[in-house]
Amino acid sequence: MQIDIDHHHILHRDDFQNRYLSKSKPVIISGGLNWPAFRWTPNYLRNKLSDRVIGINAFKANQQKTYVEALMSSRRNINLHEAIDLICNNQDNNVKYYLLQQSIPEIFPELVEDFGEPTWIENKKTDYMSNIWFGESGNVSPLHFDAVHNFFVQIFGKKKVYLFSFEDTKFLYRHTPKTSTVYNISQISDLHNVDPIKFPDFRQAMPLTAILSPGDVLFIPAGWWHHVETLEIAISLSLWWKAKPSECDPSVLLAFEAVDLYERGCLAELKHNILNFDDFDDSLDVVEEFIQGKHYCLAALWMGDYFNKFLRGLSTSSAISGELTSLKLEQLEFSEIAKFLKQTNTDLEVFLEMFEDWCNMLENAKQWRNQSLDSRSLIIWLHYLRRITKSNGLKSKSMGSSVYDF
Ligand SMILES: O=C(O)CCC(=O)C(=O)O
Repeated sequence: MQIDIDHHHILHRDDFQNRYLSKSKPVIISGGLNWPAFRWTPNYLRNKLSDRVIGINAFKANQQKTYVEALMSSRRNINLHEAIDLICNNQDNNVKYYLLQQSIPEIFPELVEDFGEPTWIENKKTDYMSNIWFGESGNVSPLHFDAVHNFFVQIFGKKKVYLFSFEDTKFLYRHTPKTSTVYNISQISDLHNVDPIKFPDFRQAMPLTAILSPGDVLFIPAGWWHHVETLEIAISLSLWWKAKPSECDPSVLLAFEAVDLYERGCLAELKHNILNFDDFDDSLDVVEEFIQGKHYCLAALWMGDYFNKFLRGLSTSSAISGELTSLKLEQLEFSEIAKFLKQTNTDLEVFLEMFEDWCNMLENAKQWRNQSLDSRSLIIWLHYLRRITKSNGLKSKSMGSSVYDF
């Protein structure tokens, strides 16, 4: 079943904010922007920017490569007028030309003055990242999500979009570090031909769809999966901007950033930007998100950090303040924790119950399904945590030091 995306001709800013932005819900608005950008056509671009050197992608039909591999290997630099000829006059059905995600300020600075800030956002200081997408019919941007909001402005020609909410992630078979270097992309490469054996849960996902025509502005909230098909020669402008934590599932932002920092080996930033992010340090969603992405060591790291904070929080509000602050997680023994909790009058049962959820979550993660955890015994959880961390290589050379060395 497919559901239409909400569509308004006019939408007041308050309505946009209350009904869509704050609820993380997509919407199409087809009136309200009166930008010179709507005069962009292939000919207009050819006349204005003919000799500009750009990177064009030539996607081959039926290639075995993943999207990311195809993206990297099929790009070449040519002049814009040559690119426009390829896009507009291509007779070869086995190749599709696409000038995609080209930064307007960097590649076409002359076009920046043709658009402004969308009127539905109050903050005049919003930093938009603007990109142009220009390609022929048959191009497909496969299912992926971004950790930023997007005003996707259709300028010329038509596109069909399929959107899935972030809650549908569990049905969309996201790539894992083992299958791709890019983890915000689905393993489902053809939405119209999904293998029911390989991807049995996909049928539970609920897409919202729409055909975008010139003048339509589609708001894609951060974390929403999107698959975009070019139906005829088309030009679009995407305006990405940073979502506020209150405007999307916090795990979209945090997990995205954490994985990026982790993969780049930036332990200090990970600790500073992510683990110290107090708004969400109690968010189980983040742990769930890491587990879903098979980032077990990040899940463990997150839980370990929360656990430390929890204990330290208790210690600062108690008579034995400071006693625990120098302790590292790996040095804690259950007897010490129990002693400490007793001193702070913490109900041991309540404390253990809180950790039960986390243990269950890890236990449910496929890789650990056969392991049994005694949720009443915190020390087992600690050992378990340590084992996961070690077996997932958090002590690898890229991280430099132990996960517990904070
Ligand atoms: O238009 C397209 O092909 C894809 C656009 C997209 O993925 C985006 O703006 O984030």
